[in-house]
Amino acid sequence: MKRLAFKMKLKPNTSEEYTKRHNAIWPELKELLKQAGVSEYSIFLDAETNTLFAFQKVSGNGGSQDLADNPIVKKWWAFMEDIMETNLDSSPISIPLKEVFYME
Ligand code: RM4
Repeated sequence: MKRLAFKMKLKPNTSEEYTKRHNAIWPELKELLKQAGVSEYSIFLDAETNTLFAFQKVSGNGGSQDLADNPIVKKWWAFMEDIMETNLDSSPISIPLKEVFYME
């Protein structure tokens, strides 16, 4: 298992809506992520900068942000586009983060 982290950006004043949508994450997306080997997936918000910090464990090579070809992920990204900073293809701008400390 590998640990991955990345940051994304929310548009201003959208954290409540972001949380609401994630609390109601689509079962088919959740299943897809698990099938892709993603687990212990959490996202934290720095409200001061609207930066989202995502952490996840992955059993394969890629994580949640490497599933751009999947239609469910594409649909989810399009659904989230109005409240996130995105690339031209609607995917959330995701900046990989370097692990600098880990404690078992
Ligand atoms: C995030 C972003 C990620 C997705 C999670 C579930 O806002 O869209 O790509 O994996 O939601």
